Amino acid sequence: MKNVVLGLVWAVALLAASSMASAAVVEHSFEVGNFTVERLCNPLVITAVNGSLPGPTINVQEGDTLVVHVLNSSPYNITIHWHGIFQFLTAWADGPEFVTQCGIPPASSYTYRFNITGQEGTLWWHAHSVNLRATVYGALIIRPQNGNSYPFTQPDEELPPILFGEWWNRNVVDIENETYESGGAFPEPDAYTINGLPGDLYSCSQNRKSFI
Ligand SMILES: *[C@@H]1O[C@H](CO)[C@@H](O)[C@H](O)[C@H]1NC(C)=O
Ligand SMILES: *[C@@H]1O[C@H](CO)[C@@H](O)[C@H](O)[C@H]1NC(C)=O
Ligand SMILES: *[C@@H]1O[C@H](CO)[C@@H](O)[C@H](O)[C@H]1NC(C)=O
Ligand SMILES: *[C@@H]1O[C@H](CO)[C@@H](O)[C@H](O)[C@H]1NC(C)=O
Ligand SMILES: *[C@@H]1O[C@H](CO)[C@@H](O)[C@H](O)[C@H]1NC(C)=O
Ligand SMILES: [Cu+2]
Repeated sequence: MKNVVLGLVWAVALLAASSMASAAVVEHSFEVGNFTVERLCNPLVITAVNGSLPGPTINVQEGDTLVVHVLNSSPYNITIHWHGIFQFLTAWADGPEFVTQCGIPPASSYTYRFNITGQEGTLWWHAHSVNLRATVYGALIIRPQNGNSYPFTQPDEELPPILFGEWWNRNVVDIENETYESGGAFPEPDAYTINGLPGDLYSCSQNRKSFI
C-alpha cells in the first residue's frame, strides 16, 4: 500500500515537472502600420501587421505564456483581440476596444500578456477597433504540450493555416465613418479572400501566387 502511494506521489511529481519543463514564454512584436498592396487591379494603403496580409502566424503550446508587444505606427487607434482564447484572470488582455481597454493611440505601444491554459486548436487574432480587422488579422495556433496528444486522431499531414477574409477597394475606416454619417449598412466587400487573396475569378487574380 505504502509503495502504491509513494508511486502515485512520484507520478504526480513527474507530471508536474514535465508540464513545468514545457511551459515557455513566447514573445513577439507586432508593428501595425501602413502597407501598400494591390488587389483587384487597385493599389491601396491598408493597415497591417508587419507589412503582411494576413499578418504573422503565432505558434504556441498549451501552457505557454504569450507576450505580444504591439507598436502602433498606424494613423488609427487600434486593439488586438485574441479570438477564441479563454482569458483566465487576464480579462484586460482580451482586446475589444472600449470594453476591456481603450484603443492604443498612434505612435504608442501596449503589451498583451496572458497564459494559454487548457485550450488547444487553430484560432486567430484580429484588430478589434472599427473595421480594421478587415486587414489586421492572422492565425494563432495552439499545439498540445510535449508528450500530450491532440484531442483527435493525429492528422497525417499539417498544412499552413487557411484564413478567410473580405476585401474592400477603399480605406475601411473611411467607409465606416461614412456609414455612420449616412446611417446606412456597411457595404458588401468587393471580394472574398483566402489568405488575403481574392480567388481566380476576380480581376487581376490570375497571376497571383498560390493561396498557401
Ligand atoms: C514584426 O516586425 C518587428 C519590427 O520589424 C520585428 O521585430 C518582429 O520580430 C516582427 N514580428 C513577427 C511576429 O514577425
Ligand atoms: C498612412 O496612410 C494614410 C492614408 O491611408 C495617410 O493619411 C498617412 O499619412 C499614412 N501614414 C504614414 C506614416 O505614412
Ligand atoms: C483614440 O484614443 C484616444 C486615447 O484613448 C481617445 O482620446 C480618442 O478619442 C480615440 N479616438 C477615437 C477615434 O476613438
Ligand atoms: C501564468 O503562468 C505563470 C507561469 O506558470 C504563473 O506564474 C502566473 O501566475 C500565471 N498567471 C495567471 C494570471 O494565471
Ligand atoms: C473617422 O471619424 C473619427 C471620429 O469622428 C475621426 O476621429 C477620424 O479622423 C475619421 N477618420 C477618417 C479616416 O476620416
Ligand atoms: Cu474575434
